[in-house]
Amino acid sequence: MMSSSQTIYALATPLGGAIAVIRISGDKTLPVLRKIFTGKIDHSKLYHGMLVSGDEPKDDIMAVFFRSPNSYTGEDMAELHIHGSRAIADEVFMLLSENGLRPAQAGEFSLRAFQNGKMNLTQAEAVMDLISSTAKRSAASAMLQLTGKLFTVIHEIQEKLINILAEIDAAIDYPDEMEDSNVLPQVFEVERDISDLLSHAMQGRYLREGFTVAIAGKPNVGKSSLLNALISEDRAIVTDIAGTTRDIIEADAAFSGVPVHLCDTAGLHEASDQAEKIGIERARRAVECADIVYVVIDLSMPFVPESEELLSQTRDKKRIIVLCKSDIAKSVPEFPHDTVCVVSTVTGEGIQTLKEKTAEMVCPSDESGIITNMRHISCLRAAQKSLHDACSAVDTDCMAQDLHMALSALGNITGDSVDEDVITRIFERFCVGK
Ligand SMILES: Nc1nc2c(ncn2[C@@H]2O[C@H](COP(=O)(O)OP(=O)(O)OP(=O)(O)O)[C@@H](O)[C@H]2O)c(=O)[nH]1
Ligand SMILES: [Mg+2]
Repeated sequence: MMSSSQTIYALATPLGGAIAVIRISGDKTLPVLRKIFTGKIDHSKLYHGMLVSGDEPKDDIMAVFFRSPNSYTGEDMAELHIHGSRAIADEVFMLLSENGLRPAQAGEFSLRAFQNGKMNLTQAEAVMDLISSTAKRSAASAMLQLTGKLFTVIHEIQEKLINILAEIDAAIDYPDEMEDSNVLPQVFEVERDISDLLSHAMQGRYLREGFTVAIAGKPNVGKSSLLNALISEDRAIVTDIAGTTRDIIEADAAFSGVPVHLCDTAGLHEASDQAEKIGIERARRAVECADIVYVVIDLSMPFVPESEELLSQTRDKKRIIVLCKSDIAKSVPEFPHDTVCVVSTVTGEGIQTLKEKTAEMVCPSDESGIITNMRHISCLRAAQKSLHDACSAVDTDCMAQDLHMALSALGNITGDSVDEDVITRIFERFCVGK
């Protein structure tokens, strides 16, 4: 575990902009700030002044001081807003090191915040997710976690478990009073709570890491045109010759704020040449691995058996039937059991709706997918398993043991009972400056 006795500093913003911010945290913040900054120093106020080394001015800066415990880390902290060049930043780093400060390790600011009770573990991890989340909805989910909603939900479950354990304890001490114990239904209830949380978890993961869409269909139906329309860019080659796309063409986008990874594939049919055969094999694999499949059907052509085959292959997957080329449609077949979208890449009809329906399919618009973090998911699974064991325990002692295990698995999410090395591992994943 990193020591919090030293005063640390780190660049908190990328270099290259007009201004860069350097963060400082620890006991020496105030004396060092007094020594190197000529401006006024007052809690939580930003002042203009010179950064000096002895008498020598180094940069014209703004600085703000935060008095402990009212700071991000809970320690005395300062932020120096310096000019954003590498050379100036290096000079400031040197100056800070000469004054006995040391560079922060990755995540060290947030680790100190955690150690000083400024945030719980789920909030710390949300900070990290927020730094790394790209699309808007993911950021919203990370924010939700940051405000402690996950913490509250887990806490409620922990409370229930503690109550059950107390009841079991009482039963052991006063067996006579516990004849009609209703412990088991309570354990079932907690198990259900956790299952509910887990069922939202995948949704949370989609929000954070995005999901994959495979665009599949027979040759020349307009798959590559669809990819291009969805990303508003001429990414894939489009021709009127069947068999244009051979390899998988990939592109990233965001639909309703959810990150999406799109894969355009080779048209599925009985291929004769070798390259096409390989392309079709890859297309089949892409369809298998995708979270969602677009089954693309050409409305200007009669319905054909190849499409029938793809439809039966994707029966058990999340899929959207995309009826293409609506501008020259002959007739529109019906798919009563599927999500259907009628589009034209020529007129743009249906493209926006397709994006919305796709996002809705993985992340229904309420923000209930609050678990976005793989570590949380594995802790919940461990708790679920222990609860499952508790339900079939041979006696109350064994049940209590299983319940304790469930409790400690949940504690690993909120930080109530986390092992040192788990904490260190979490904070090491942060970037320096956080
Ligand atoms: N009228 C009309 N033509 C379209 C539409 N979408 C695609 N096309 C035309 O259909 C032909 C095939 O389009 P592609 O996007 O290359 O089709 P594909 O499914 O990727 O074809 P392969 O890569 O060969 O499997 C091209 O001539 C496109 O211009 C549409 O919405 N309306
Ligand atoms: Mg193509």
